[in-house]
Order: sequence, then C-alpha cells, then structure tokens
Amino acid sequence: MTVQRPDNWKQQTGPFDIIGDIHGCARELEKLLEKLGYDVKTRGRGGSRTTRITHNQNRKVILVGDLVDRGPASMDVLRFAMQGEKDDTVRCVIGNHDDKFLRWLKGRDVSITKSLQTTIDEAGQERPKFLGEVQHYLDALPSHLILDEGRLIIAHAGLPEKYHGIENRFSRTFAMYGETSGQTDDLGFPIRRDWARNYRGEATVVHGHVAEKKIRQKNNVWCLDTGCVYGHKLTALRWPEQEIVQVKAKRDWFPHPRFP
Ligand SMILES: [Mn+2]
Repeated sequence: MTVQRPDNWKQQTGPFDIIGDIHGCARELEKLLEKLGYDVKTRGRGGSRTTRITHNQNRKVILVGDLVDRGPASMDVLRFAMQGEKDDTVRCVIGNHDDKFLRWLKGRDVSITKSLQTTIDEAGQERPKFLGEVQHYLDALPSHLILDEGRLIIAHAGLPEKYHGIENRFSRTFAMYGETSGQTDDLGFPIRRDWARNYRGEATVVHGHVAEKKIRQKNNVWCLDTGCVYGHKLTALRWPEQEIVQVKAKRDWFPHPRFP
C-alpha cells in the first residue's frame, strides 16, 4: 500500500477550509460546511449515503484527522472524506484514532477502548466491501500535508520543522500523537511536551488532537480541536484569510472530564 506523499498538493493554493477533529459528528460537519458556503448534497441512507460538496469559489476542505470514534456517525464522516478524495474537494491527514481503527480493520491486536468500540459497533452494520474501501483509504492517508507552496502544513498533532516533507515512522508517530513525556496528569491524560513553544518556522502549522474550549494560536501554530464530540464546537480555519468559523455541537456525545 502506497502512502500519499505529503507534498502531493503542495502547488494547491486553495482557498482552503481546514476543519478540526470531527470524531463521528457528521451532522455538525454538514452544518459547518453549509456555514462555510458549500453546497452540500446528501443522498441515500445507511450504507448508501453519500455527501458531496461544491463551492462557488472552488474552495477545498482539509481535515486534520480523527474522523472516527466517540461520536454517533463515524461511517458517514468516512464516506464524506472518501467521496471528497475522489472528487478532489477534500484531503485528510491520519489521526491516531483513524490509525487505531485501521489496525483493527487489519485484524491487528489493538486494545478496544470505549472510544474505539463506538466505531466498531457502527462498522458491524456495514458491508465488507465498504470496510475494505475504508481500509484502503485510511492506509493511504499521509502523516501530514504541505499546501500553498509550502506556506501551510497540516498534521493531526502538529509537526516540528525538521519533519516537514519527511514521511517515515518518526514523523508519522509525531504527527499522530505529538510528543508526550511518558507521564500522566491527575486525570490520567498524557502530559504533552509543547513543541509549538519552540517553533520558529515560516510555514503555518495547523493541527488538532488536543481538545480545548478555545482555539489556540502561537508561534504560527494553530490548534483547531474544540471538542465537538464533548458537546462544545466544531471549528474551521479559512486559509489564507485566517478567519475562524464554528458551529455548536448538537449535544454532548461522549463524556470528558474537562468538558463538564
Ligand atoms: Mn487525536
């Protein structure tokens, strides 16, 4: 299986709408796309549901990964991303949850958390042919994307400059998980090293992975995970405009101690 090259879309100048962690929140995603000015056409139900988008300014959607787990409609989010890939309207990088689901699809030995169980339950309702296509799709997702002639980098957990343009197991692990210290905090969450603090690169890096109520921006690095699946918001960053567009979660889909 060939992984897409991070620089496949380097010459694409957008404009783009970069969307944070979706985690199965398909309805919120559709609402956000409409708010961003896309014509969203949904047809069919269940396994034959398709969602296609067009935009009169020819805008494209970039997803920061973590399409699946925790929310109510991970398969619909996958269907959207896969259709968009075919139509050349959507590109995505791999998130740690997507990677874990991929390993489960391949029959690898993965620990089944409550998060992953939601996606496995949904997958049980799908045709094997579709799950084969999902496996193929996820297997090809790049660790990161270089866009707008190198001015924009997308990676699920962010990426320091030394890894920009490099696709190997080190860049991939960093891009999916970030850098952790190996210790956990009082709620059991990994204590993360803040690589963005030392970032001095010229390229703007946009990522998700760590949910907070507020969008964070520092040193030319943006984090767009605003905890939609925890009942907060789904966020898009318009590029090159650097404008934020958000929709509220329909409800709290999954408990999280930091989003009471
Ligand atoms: Mn993540």
